[in-house]
Amino acid sequence: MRTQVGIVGAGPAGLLLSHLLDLQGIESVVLESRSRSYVEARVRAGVLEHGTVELLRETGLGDRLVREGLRHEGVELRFDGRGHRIDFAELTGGRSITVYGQQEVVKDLVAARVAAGGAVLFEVSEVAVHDLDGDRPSISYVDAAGNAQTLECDVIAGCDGFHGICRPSVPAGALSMLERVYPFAWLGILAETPPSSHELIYTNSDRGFALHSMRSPQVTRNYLQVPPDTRLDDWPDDRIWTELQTRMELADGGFTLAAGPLIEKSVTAMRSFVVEPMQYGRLFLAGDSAHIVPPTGAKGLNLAVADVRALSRALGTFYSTGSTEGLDAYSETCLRRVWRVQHFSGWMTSMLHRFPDDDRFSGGIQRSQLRYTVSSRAAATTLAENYVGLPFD
Ligand code: RFL
Ligand code: PHB
Repeated sequence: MRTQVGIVGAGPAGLLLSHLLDLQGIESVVLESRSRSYVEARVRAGVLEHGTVELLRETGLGDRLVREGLRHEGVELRFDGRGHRIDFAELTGGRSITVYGQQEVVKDLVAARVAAGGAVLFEVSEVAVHDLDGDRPSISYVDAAGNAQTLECDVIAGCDGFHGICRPSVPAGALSMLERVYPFAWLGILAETPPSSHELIYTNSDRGFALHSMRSPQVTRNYLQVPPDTRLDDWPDDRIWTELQTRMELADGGFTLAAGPLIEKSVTAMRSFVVEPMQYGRLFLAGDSAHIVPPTGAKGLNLAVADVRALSRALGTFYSTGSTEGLDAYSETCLRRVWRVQHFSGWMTSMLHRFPDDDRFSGGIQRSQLRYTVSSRAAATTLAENYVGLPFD
């Protein structure tokens, strides 16, 4: 089999890349190890930047997003028992974010690819990439029926997430891996109960970070900072609700978190990770295969979107003019945004979490940073403009 762009991974990065290429008349095949129902049900991110929403709408993926997505013009930072609103619309000239589950984005993307007759092959196995440094790379795999196959292509997009095979296939020494691991994790829950606030609440408390988020007017999403070795068995539902309520308590007693039946519960490790450069020969890494940010800035999915936007444009130039200029600059273009987002996500993380080795000095700096962020228009604008997303390159 032969195609123009071979894409490994049907997460948001791989599926959106395939869609953006199709709009330019470029062929691709997406290879995914999981089933369609599995990728459509995987609960992850929930916050879409202003520019992500615009891109999805402009490329015909906005119908359900506009109908069901929840547009938010601010968030609350809560500390010392008080809440402070950061007004995005006012600070960024009317920009906003939209709360719409990642699995909904994935469902919309799969539906669009299927409707356009796109090739998305689920449940493939033994995926391996070959001849990355020539101009005829290929991907070998075993299809869902158990037959060994080879896909020849011009370019391979490694959109297979942090644990994928593309990044490790690059010869040792060609890429640098830069990493920071945090001494805590997030316990996340999805619950069948209406949100207790109509905007997200990021809370710094003496007992650790807590986040109140949502998916719809009927479903809430909450997170708790927990030790990295946390076992879900130690967290029965009652303990989770009590801990969330305690951390998010207001000094005047004016906040009650509505509890309800849990639909999902998981623990996620937190890390910052960047690979440099994001390309090797004819292999281009995009999304979580190239970088991970701690979720406190709500950026992972949005960064994946920015990468594939850049890659689809570079490939558009390559196929229409033969010039590799855009492709050659791919990594540099993406890494500028990646490092900005690494800074923002690391800053939000350090401002809002309790560090185990916390001393009174760093605690004093953290409080000062919080107070400054909610009282200085300049500092609040820094948070707001990064949170709604800086313009694409
Ligand atoms: P994905 O989504 O991991 O998709 C990779 C796909 O590749 C497949 N795959 C393979 N396929 C074939 N062969 C192989 N050998 C393969 N190995 C892997 C996988 O099955 C999968 O389908 O990566 P992608 O597309 O780069 O997308 C990145 C996002 O998923 C990720 O950055 C976000 O979920 C991060 N994130 C958040 N991002 C935001 O923008 N806003 C948020 O509010 C936000 N909250 C979060 C998050 C991530 C979280 N977790 C669970 C990590 C909250 C959490 C709790
Ligand atoms: C979510 O709703 O899942 C969510 C929201 C904000 C974050 C991370 C996750 O920073």
